[in-house]
Amino acid sequence: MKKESNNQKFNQYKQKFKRDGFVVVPQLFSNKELNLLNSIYNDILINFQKDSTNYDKGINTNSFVWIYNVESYVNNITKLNSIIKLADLASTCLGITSSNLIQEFRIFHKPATIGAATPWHQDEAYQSPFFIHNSLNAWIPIGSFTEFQGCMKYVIGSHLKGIYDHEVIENVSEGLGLSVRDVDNNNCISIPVKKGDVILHHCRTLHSAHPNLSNKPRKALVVINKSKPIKKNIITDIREWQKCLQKYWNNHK
Ligand SMILES: O=C(O)CCC(=O)C(=O)O
Repeated sequence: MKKESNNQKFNQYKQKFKRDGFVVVPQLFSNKELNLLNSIYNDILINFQKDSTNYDKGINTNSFVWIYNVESYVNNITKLNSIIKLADLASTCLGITSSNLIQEFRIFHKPATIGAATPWHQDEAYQSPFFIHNSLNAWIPIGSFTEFQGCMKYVIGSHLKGIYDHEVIENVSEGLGLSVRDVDNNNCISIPVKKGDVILHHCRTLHSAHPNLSNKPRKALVVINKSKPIKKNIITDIREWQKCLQKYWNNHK
């Protein structure tokens, strides 16, 4: 009975996700589940800030910390109850089975008072245009966050408008550094969140995040959920900003 009502709820989230390009799932995680994610998050952050040389890749500045492939440093993160639940929901939204779902984890940390804004971008802009991508990011706030505290912003329906032109604004390191100018403010919405909520956004949804001006850090664990990209059988042109990313795609064939 419980499983059936979960399926029904997840299908409702899928409809909203398909319509708007993102969906807010209130209270997906219990306090206990979130506390566990919080302690994993804190451990990794402290270690990374102490000595990032043991880490694959990441960014550690006063205003922003980004940690890549968190799953390599946590035993069995995909076996946590919270992440299993998330995998069910994500695969429903992507229209695939859980066994075909690939998950990667990132930390997006904005320190108190001076946490940087996240520029407008689409996640797929970082990916190879030679493949078809079926992917969504689950944005897991580790706490409650308002605009003042760096919550996310989305352009509703932007996932249906193709890939926008992106500009390289800093060193592109396959997860950061691109930006879209002249975003349509009419369809743009900020999404304040409560502890336990999760937002899912499509890889083509235009999004950004407010700076964190509050006196507490803004903590977000991001789970990339995707199926294996499929090679396109038509020739695709490489756009200007994509030239900077080519090396990365070649390394990850
Ligand atoms: O947390 C942020 O500030 C940005 C997160 C983001 O861009 C993403 O999840 O794709």
